[in-house]
Amino acid sequence: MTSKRHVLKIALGLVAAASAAATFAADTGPIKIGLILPMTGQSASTGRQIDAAVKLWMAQHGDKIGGRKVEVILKDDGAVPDATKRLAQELVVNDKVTVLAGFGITPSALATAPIATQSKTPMVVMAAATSSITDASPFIVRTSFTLPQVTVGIADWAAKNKIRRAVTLVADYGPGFDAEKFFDSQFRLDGGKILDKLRTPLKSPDFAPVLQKVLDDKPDALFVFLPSGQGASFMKQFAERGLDKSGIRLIATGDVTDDDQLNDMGDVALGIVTSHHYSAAHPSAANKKFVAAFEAANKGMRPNFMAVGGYDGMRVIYKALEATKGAGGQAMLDAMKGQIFESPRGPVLIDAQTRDIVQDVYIRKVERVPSMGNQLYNVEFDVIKAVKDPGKTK
Ligand code: VNL
Repeated sequence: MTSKRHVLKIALGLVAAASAAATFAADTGPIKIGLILPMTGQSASTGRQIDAAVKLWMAQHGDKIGGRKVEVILKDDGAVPDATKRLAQELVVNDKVTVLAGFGITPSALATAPIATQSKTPMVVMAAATSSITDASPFIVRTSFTLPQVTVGIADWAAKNKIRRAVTLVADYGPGFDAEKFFDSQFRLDGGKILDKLRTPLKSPDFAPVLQKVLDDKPDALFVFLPSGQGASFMKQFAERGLDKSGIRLIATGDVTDDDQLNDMGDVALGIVTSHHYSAAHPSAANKKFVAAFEAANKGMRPNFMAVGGYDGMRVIYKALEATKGAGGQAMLDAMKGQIFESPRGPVLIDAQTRDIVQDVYIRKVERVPSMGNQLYNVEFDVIKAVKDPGKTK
């Protein structure tokens, strides 16, 4: 009897000790960030850029918050939404991550939104840019941009610069629909006429048939949105089909003249006017420092707007975790809302109501810049300050 009671006492003691240890581990173990990116497949450049930026942020700001280690768990979803969702579930349930981040394309972000909501896990969208993404879960915060945000500026610029008749060409999915819709409405409001609306598939697009259509339509300008990574092959076919000599002006969102590929496009890209929230040639001290550090850490790579979305996403995550002493959930989400800071792109705000980013949008032109190694850059020549996502209805 005595010995039995003794055994029971020891057993209970062990349980108590174990649960104390568990509590202890929860407070002092690593803070985990589940980073899901397309490291392979068609959108791999987006994964490569964001991964490099996340590593740069950590090299500059350390891997400790309030004495706890910060651990990034990187998963490759190949930009396949079912994979994104499964990986997010595993990261939340098995790895017990405090925050989810990444999301290269819109379908991946939308597939994961219910997991963020159900598990109350903050989800930082660093790349995907369809306006409605932030409405898909109250736990989503975005540090990239939205297509309506960067499209209205180029539509306005076009109308003010003798472009009367335009054709639109967009990738056939969420961000493309946003770009098409907001170019159409702004350009027509400004007195322009849309002759044709063309779309190409997200996967392995062939631009030849739509470019032939554009030649037949003979607009003053062709407006294009294609996701990051497709710009170079588009420009190649644009030149091969002789559109560069057709007198049809090319205008676009900055996804097409992506800094990741721009310099390899060659002279055919010269003079393209785009609107976007980031250029590697943005002339601020903060950006010069960012670009120099990024290029030093990643030989042969130039940071693009995806890298900046990742870098700023880490900023938002770090500041929130510092404020909550590592607590996730609603407290962390609240600490992300309303953050204001100077990004390499310029001043930004995480709108507390929409959880979307408010930022300056620049009008830029592709030029060879003698002071920057005679390489091709998007040179900013005008700015629209503090642009909220025009796609938000609330
Ligand atoms: C998306 C939007 C993806 C813009 C992109 O590149 C981009 C998206 C991969 O929302 O899917 O440049």
